[in-house]
Amino acid sequence: MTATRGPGDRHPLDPLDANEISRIATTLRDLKGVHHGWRYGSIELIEPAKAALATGPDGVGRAAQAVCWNTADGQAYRATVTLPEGRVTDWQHLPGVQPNVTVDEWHECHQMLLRQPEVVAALHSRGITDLDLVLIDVWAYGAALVPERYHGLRIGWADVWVRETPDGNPYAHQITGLHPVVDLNRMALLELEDSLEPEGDAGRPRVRGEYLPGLTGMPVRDVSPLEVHQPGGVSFTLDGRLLRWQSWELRLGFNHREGLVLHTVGFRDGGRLRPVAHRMSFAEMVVPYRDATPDHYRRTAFDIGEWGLGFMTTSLERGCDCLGEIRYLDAVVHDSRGDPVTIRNAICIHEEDDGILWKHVDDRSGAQVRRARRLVVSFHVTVANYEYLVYWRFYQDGNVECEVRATGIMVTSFFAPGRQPATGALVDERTYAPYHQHFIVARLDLDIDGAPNTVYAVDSRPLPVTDANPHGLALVTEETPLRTESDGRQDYDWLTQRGWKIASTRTVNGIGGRPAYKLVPGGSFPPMLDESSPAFQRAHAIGHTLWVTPYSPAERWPCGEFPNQSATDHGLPAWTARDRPIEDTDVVLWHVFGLHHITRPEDWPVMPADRTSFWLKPWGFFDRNPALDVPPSEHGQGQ
Ligand SMILES: [Cu+2]
Repeated sequence: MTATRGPGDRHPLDPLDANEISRIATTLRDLKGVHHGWRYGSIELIEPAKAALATGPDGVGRAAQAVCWNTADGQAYRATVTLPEGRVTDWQHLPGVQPNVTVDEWHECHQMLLRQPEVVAALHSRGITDLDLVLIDVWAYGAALVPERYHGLRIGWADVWVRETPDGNPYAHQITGLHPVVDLNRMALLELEDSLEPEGDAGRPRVRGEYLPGLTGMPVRDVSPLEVHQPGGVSFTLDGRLLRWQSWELRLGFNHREGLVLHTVGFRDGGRLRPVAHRMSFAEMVVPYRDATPDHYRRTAFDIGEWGLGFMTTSLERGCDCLGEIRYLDAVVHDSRGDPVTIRNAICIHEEDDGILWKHVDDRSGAQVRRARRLVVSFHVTVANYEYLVYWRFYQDGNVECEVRATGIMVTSFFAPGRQPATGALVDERTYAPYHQHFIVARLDLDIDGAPNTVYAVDSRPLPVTDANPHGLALVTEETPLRTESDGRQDYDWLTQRGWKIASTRTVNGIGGRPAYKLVPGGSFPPMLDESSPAFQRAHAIGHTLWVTPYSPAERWPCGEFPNQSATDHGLPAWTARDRPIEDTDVVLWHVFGLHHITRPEDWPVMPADRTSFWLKPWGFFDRNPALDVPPSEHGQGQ
């Protein structure tokens, strides 16, 4: 490890620290009256523009943006505050906007509802008298589903869950049919939807929904310890938030909404740091539940735009979440009052063995084997019942892999005997888990060898049988440059094994080609949503595997800046309607990938992590295998 940098050495891309967040809240309290009765949805660094960074970190001003609202009248505002002096340079009213839902509202809603006689009576009527066992989980609405009488309110709807024991799994027992509808600004119950009908007279089923070792009723299996040691220490350095490993170099950012952000990713090649990406992050996640029943028809989560991955990032534990020699970075977010909240060990950095990098056995020279290792930067998010584990992996051969694992507890509900809905899988006694989809939109501001790039769709095509191709074997690739944003709307094509090539337009590799990277999709599936459905109207972004736009720092949120109670998608479909040129320019790729979750009994009561990923692979970026120089392992090492 290199020496720690002092506070004066802060880089312009470093996230806001606790002092800065406090400074912003104090400033807005003093100058704009943001105090009791207001909430903050977000406070984040305004990242310096690309051009400003290009001239070096010195002299780049620091500023933050905050979105807050007055719960008394529901009016929201966006403020710009300069740091460190605390001047409000912009104060913009946002009429009709409902900012993201806050963790504080989630907790306060639970507590408020358990004080409502109507809720208590509904629980009593079901034989539930110990309110300590009850969990109320509020969800956000899409505008089209908000009842007319509640238009204009900051509204939520909730599931009610009950634990069997104080440590039991609350998400094992939904109170099917019971859904409070709430005004989050007045923090008041508007109505209680209560229908005993789905359960019928049979009552709640007896499920096996526990996962804690003491509660499953099964012995723990016997396994011997598996430990990872690096006696010589790690081979990466962390200088402030600048991470260097092998040939890779990148900077680690973090914010309330995207969670981990990777900045200025480059590969050192022959003494030259060659840019690969200016910025990579997850910009939205859309999870529609594909079930029309009263328990689920409102359940379309925008986990990034409505809630924020950063806010829901959890602390990691050495030996459990990450194995080996680990370095952690803390993250600082804030609560709805504007007070800083530190998440300890939020980002994990470590190396992993990754099997064989390359190998050949020759009769004369024998076996040549190189073991691969990879650098992993990860963070974990808990969104109420569900977990998302995000891993960015950097490889010695220039590959970058982005993997997401989904685990945690599926949403389930009960049904009356003989009434199982067709829109989910049976996972326990009279209990089903609705089918749903997890769409993630990765925002990839790639700069392959610099900003001007052109993206090509690359399709493999077999040639017809002709005299020149008598056996029908010939296969060619077709590269189609994407010239405008309408070309940039791309779908995965199984028949042509489509991938996308992002090529430099200004540099040439050693064998005469354009240095490029390839986006290799691994988790693509169609939305399977009717155009008219409210969920699709709010998320046109999920309608394609890839969108390409010209770089614009203001274009960050593919389903719009404020998806909470949104009716339409103000992001990608609106921006790309202009059909701007995207050829030989600074492009941003928006890759939609995820999990088409057809639920199954093995996902219950806690889901073994499912995984999805995409890759960025060099394609003529290097002139030959860039990992020829990896040394052989010593015999016996690691055994
Ligand atoms: Cu799922």
